[in-house]
Amino acid sequence: MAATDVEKKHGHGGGDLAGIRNLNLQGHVGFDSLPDQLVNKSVQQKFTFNVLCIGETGLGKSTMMDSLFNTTFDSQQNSTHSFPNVRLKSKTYELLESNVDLKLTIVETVGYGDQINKDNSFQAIVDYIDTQFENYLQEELKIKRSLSTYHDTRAHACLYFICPTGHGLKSIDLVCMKKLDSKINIIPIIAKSDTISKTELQRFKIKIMSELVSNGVQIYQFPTDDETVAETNSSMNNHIPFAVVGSTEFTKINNKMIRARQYPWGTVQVENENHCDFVKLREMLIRINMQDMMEQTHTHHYELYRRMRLEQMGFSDVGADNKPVSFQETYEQKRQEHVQALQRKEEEMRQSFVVRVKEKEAELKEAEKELHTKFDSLKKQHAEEKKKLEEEKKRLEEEINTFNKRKLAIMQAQTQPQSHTHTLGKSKKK
Ligand SMILES: Nc1nc2c(ncn2[C@@H]2O[C@H](COP(=O)(O)OP(=O)(O)O)[C@@H](O)[C@H]2O)c(=O)[nH]1
Ligand SMILES: [Mg+2]
Repeated sequence: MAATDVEKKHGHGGGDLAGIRNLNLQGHVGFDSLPDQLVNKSVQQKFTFNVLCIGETGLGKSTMMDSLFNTTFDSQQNSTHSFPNVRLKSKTYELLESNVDLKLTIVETVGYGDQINKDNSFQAIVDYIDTQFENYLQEELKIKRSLSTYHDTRAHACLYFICPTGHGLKSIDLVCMKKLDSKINIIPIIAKSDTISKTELQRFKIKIMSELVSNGVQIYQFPTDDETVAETNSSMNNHIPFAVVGSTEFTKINNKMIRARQYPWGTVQVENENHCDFVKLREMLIRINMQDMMEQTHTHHYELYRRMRLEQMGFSDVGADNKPVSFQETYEQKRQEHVQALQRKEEEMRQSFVVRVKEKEAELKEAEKELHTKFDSLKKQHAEEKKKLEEEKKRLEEEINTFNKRKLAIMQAQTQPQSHTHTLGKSKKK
């Protein structure tokens, strides 16, 4: 708070604004309580932290969450290995420590690594992360935003559980982490590290790190810019990936109940730094860097997503001529483009309509012509038939006439030669 007379220049956006003078206060004013005000406000507002646990079924994800938050989340049902695809299971809990309220969401993969074809195992996870970003973006874009009461579900940290094979990473691990590294803070951890020997573990860690580097996978680096934690964080960065052990069982050691796993040959104490890196993970994830991970999520990962989406929608900070464009200008331009496209479409439709009408007209004319010719030929046929019939009629009438004539002749013949017959008869009688 020591003020000096030195004038500092604070350029805004590179502009040459007037210098800002540092002045001495002549007594206590009180704005030194600002950090306290901030703390009070944050405490009242509650904290939200969302963890995404990725790892094969049975690697100890649920057990690890219980161990980390020293509680029993209701996730004890044993998952099977027979799911046809990867899903995500999300649960939200409210935890209270001292007077700090933490709304914790734990998301676990279900069925990860259980399919024969693991090519798209990452897709469900990518979709989940994007959906949370999208939900937040939609809230931000609303006219009536309620971000202060909005349940932020954006995943802040990803614990990636590596199988303790001692052989390096599996391809599913590399592919998945590569897909996620621009979307989330990845903390790789070696699961069930009690199953791997001390010398093997060192080699395993080196192998994993070199594979991550050679594949260009960006994992979360504990920040070293805050001097109060710089030293711890930079030394912890060298311990990644943490080799952890989790347990839901407790053993009494030195009159204290401690989380441990018991084996015929001895006991693994979860919180013993000689036994595993569990404490290091808890320190880094919860006690030291939780806030930084929330910040990274908002200012880095979400920002990337937001930029990508807005650009997809056609918004841009600069136009084609590299000059700044405002939201409104982009909107107007988009609207114009839209209207033009609509007009073009309308014109096209009209043209095609006209063409169709013309085609139909021609078709109809053709049909009419056909009908006419058909009608003509029918008429001709009909006339011919009529003529034929008339001729026939005439012939028949003539026939009837001749017949009648003959009939008459016969009848006359029958009446006339009666005398003749008489004579004949007479002569016969003779
Ligand atoms: N050896 C060993 N076993 C563990 C460890 N953590 C969990 N387990 C056991 O692994 C099994 C599966 O654990 P669970 O947490 O349900 O795995 P999830 O499917 O990944 O959630 C349980 O029997 C646990 O007791 C560990 O650190 N070491
Ligand atoms: Mg589980």
